[in-house]
Amino acid sequence: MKNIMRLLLAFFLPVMLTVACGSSDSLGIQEAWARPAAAGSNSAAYFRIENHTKTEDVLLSAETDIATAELHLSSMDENGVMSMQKQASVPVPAAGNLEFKPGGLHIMLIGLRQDLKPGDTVALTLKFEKTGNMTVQVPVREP
Ligand SMILES: [Cu+2]
Repeated sequence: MKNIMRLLLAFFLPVMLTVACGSSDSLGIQEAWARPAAAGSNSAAYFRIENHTKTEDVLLSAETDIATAELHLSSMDENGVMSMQKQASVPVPAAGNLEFKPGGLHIMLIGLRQDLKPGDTVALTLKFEKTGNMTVQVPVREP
């Protein structure tokens, strides 16, 4: 009887572990939000990308129906002047996080085709080299 149990465990344990890990074996987008702004002006979206895989991925671009979306990096020069540069792509480290936050990386939403008011939601599609497309529902809120 003991041997049969051991045999069953040996067979099922790897299966159970695979199922348990399956849901986290991917990218996760956490704490997404976008700045309120009026139609015709610009906004920005922020979030944290959690890479639960053992390989690096690369964020290639972002897309939304409501504006032109670009990957931007804000930085401050030695005179304390803030500026931002468009990024061709942004690497997401293996088993690590990548933070998009005010003053750093952000998704620039250029030429809004509608008002963004607190409580609105923006559907934002992120295109990754390995993972492919991920669409996130981004709530609009005050910073
Ligand atoms: Cu920007």
